[in-house]
Amino acid sequence: PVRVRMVVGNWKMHGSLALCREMVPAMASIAHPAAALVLCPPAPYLGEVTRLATGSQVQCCAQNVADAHGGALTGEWSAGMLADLGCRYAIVGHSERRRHYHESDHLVAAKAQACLEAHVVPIVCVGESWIEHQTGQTEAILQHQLGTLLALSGWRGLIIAYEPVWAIGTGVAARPETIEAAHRFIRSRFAARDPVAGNNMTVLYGGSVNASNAANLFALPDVDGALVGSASLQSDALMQIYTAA
Ligand code: G2H
Repeated sequence: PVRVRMVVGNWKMHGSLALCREMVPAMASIAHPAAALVLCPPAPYLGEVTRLATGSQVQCCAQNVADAHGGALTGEWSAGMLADLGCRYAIVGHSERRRHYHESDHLVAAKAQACLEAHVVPIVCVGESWIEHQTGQTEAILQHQLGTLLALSGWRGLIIAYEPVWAIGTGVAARPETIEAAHRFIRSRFAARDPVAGNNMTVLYGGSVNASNAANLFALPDVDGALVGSASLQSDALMQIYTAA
């Protein structure tokens, strides 16, 4: 893998066709090859965003994907379908999926594996809860979550997003030293298996990234970019974050 600068806008279950038609051309006008600019609209808009982004530097990403390649699985979609559409990325294991839809580490790893097999890049979210953070269990939780991912033969093809659950949607990002320590730990787990690949892994931070804190986060040596939630719904905020990358 090659370490890449990256800003990923996760709309969650927000947005509209009108927002796709406003946001994609606005982002296409500033996107450049030195940093990836990736939009994750809700699934019904993936086709529209992919179509609007064609020929630009903007990339499309799903917020979720199935662990299977096909079958009688009403309501699911496969990584192969994303690839067919020209959608290159999928978020896997966001804490909201883990919490509200009971996704286990095992299921998250299976989804990541399905992506790798279909040549879709999985952006796998890991991170500890507030109580785990407060009780000093961050590294143990990360170690466990990463262990399931390291069991995948294609782990070198993953992008990791460190999202401390307690910093998501709160308006208060984790402190830079906390983020850098977690990112360094995450990278070290991969580097212990393969130093070159570990050093080249792309590791993003997510959790209340906004136009004011982005530049400080991107200055951290082990932070390659951001997974942005609420601020990604406003084109001016997302433009400022991307420019800071
Ligand atoms: C974390 C993040 C995007 P927000 O979930 O994945 O959301 O930036 O709103 O905290």
